[in-house]
Amino acid sequence: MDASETPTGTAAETPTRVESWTEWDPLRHVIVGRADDGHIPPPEPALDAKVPEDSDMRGQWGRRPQETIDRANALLDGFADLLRKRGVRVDRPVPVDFSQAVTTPDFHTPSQFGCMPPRDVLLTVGREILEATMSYRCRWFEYLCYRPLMQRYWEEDPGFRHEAAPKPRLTDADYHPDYLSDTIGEAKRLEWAAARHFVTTEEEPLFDAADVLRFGRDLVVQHGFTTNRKGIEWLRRHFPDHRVHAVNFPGDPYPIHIDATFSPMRPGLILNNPQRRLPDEQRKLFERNGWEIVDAAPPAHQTPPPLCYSSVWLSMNVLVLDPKTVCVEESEVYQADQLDRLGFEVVPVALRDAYAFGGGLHCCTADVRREGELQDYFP
Ligand code: DAV
Repeated sequence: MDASETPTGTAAETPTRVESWTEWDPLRHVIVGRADDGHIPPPEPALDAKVPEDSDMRGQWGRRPQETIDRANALLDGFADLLRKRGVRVDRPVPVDFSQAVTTPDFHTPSQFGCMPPRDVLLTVGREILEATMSYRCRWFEYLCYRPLMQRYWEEDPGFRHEAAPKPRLTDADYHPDYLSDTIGEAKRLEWAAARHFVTTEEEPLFDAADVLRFGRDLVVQHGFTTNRKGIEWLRRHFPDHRVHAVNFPGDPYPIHIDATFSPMRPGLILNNPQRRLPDEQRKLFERNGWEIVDAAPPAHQTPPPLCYSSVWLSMNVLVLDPKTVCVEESEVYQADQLDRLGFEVVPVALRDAYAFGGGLHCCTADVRREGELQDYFP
């Protein structure tokens, strides 16, 4: 399917203007991923480190079963329709053939990943969309799925800045070889996470877009498996008008992507995964400015769905439509109830059977336009 064939709804006429400064301002235009041709990639250093020792994914790779692709696409299409009915313009990426190998002068991997989830690849900061470096070899070319949309935005919006971070080389020097072992065990991993010893080295700047949260003038970036210190420094130099804060969550033995760990809901309110508490020192920025950091409700499920990389904490991977309205996965009853009690209108969305493709409601989207201007929330 070509981007120009994207089905249109009530919000189709929303003119193209790329601009989004936060995770919560009223959403007007968004990209929703696709499950087409989703693959479980072959072993590679950074990916193996994320797969728990007891996971059903160990040792498996190849194209995902067609019925799971069809089911995930039905759910993603349903989510896109729901957003359109609420007046949000929705665009979709254009998949490439993910069975193709990726070969550069520096590495070779026999197949790719997919065009889920867009949040990992695209970082929208104000009038800019930045393509992340990515840190998995199998995701090196994923930006290509979004290029038809980026080209269109660039043609239609003269103020749009389309940027790409330097493509990393991803040689073996980018990964700690000791992380590859199957027998490390969770206790050791937790010790390493506390010491900020992650699978990626400091060979070159690396970041995934989903490690970044936008709070107006402040960007909060998780240091973990997919984003290293140099990646955070690269963001700091790239966004000189922003303050960039590095955070880490020592309770998480597999820290990739911040959005099942720390979820801003509206000015003054953040949900924090109670198993991955933000250290006291790092809470000061928020507390000084009167923000409340609340423990997220427990997930409704004991285990992730089959062939899923993510943890059960996708329960808190919610999509804020505006500071009073939030989309929550429909089976996540505890999270829905908590947000209801916190004063939100909760919009239930069925998505669990798409989790295996890379994440929940926040992951599977990427902002193009949210209303609102640049503000300083932490003066
Ligand atoms: O808890 O497994 C998932 C984040 C996906 N973007 C987790 C993190």
